[in-house]
Amino acid sequence: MEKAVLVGINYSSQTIGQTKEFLDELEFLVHTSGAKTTKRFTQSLKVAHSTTFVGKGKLSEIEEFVKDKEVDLVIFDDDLSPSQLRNIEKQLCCKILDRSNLILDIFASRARTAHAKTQVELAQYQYLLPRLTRMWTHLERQKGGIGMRGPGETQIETDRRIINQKISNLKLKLSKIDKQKSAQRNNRGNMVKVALVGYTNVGKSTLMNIISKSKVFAENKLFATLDTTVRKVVVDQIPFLLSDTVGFIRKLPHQLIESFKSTLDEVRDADILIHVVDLSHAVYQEQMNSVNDTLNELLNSPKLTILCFNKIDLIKEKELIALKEFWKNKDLNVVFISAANKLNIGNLKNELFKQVKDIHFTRFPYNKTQIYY
Ligand SMILES: Nc1nc2c(ncn2[C@@H]2O[C@H](COP(=O)(O)OP(=O)(O)OP(=O)(O)O)[C@@H](O)[C@H]2O)c(=O)[nH]1
Ligand SMILES: [Mg+2]
Repeated sequence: MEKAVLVGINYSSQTIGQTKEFLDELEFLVHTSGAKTTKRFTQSLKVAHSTTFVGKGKLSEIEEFVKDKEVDLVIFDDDLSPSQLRNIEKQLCCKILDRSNLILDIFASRARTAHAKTQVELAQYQYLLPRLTRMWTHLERQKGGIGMRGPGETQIETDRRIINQKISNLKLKLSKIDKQKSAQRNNRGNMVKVALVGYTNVGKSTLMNIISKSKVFAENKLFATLDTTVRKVVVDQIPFLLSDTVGFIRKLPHQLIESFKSTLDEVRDADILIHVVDLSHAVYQEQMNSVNDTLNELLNSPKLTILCFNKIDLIKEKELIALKEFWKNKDLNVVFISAANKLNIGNLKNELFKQVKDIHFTRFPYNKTQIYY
């Protein structure tokens, strides 16, 4: 197992508690990707250092630890610029990753279908392209600086051309898959569509399995789901489609949102969203906010949403009562459930089926008379 060290900045705009939560999440990402976190380094700064992300003294401290403890990986909680990456790599002499890098890596290891694989590969190349300068430093270091400038640059140009070519091939491949997918979606006709959305690891797939009685993969790791699963559910003779989608995360790499756009079409096409939230999580409100931000980026207008607070089995009764009070005053469709322990699933189903019926009967008024006569 590779040994990793985490580095985060305690920005003046955030509390120490928040910094800790961010690094907890980064550690969970590291765990998901199969490495072990051995230490965290944090520094209080207004903004990141433009050349080395953290200050020079802190970087030396990290360097000492890395050498002493034979650390394989140093992971930064924010994205590094190409020049920061180059400077840090030069000093630490080990693998340097940033948050996007790590997320892309996890996505790559989780992708199963051709669709997901193509989308991740595209995102990876797009991430790599502006960072190609990094390869030049490798070359420089290996072969010595003077006289290598010409061939080095040619090498970058060649690499850049190859990668650009790969990107356009992948886009072409993706657009073919997208066409098939959109044909599939059109074939589904006018059925009411419901999509489960939410932060990663909140219990979307677990809930999908309960409502649709299917067997979608769910586990206590981040991004268990990459491919959208769609199931037909029938309630009181009314059919609707339920889809389980990829989880969101704070600072989801821009390239991933771009290339996962078609997977996220299920969300865009949905009539109703079930926004699943892990209510037991210390920063659940921040998770909700980052989901809402991503949804705003994705959708032109807000959708009918059921706010589904999950994992209530992990919350003390008194605290739960207070949370219910707090959310019930907000004029939203809220339900409090535990998917894993099947608590209050009836409430969610009632709320959902009521909304599904409403939409169904506006779309098929004829069926209503049929059913009621
Ligand atoms: N205690 C508790 N755990 C739950 C509950 N619902 C789901 N879990 C657990 O939470 C973990 C994540 O569940 P998933 O259903 O995979 O979550 P997801 O939202 O689909 O996650 P991604 O696909 O990774 O985005 C699993 O270990 C579930 O068993 C719940 O109500 N209570
Ligand atoms: Mg899932």
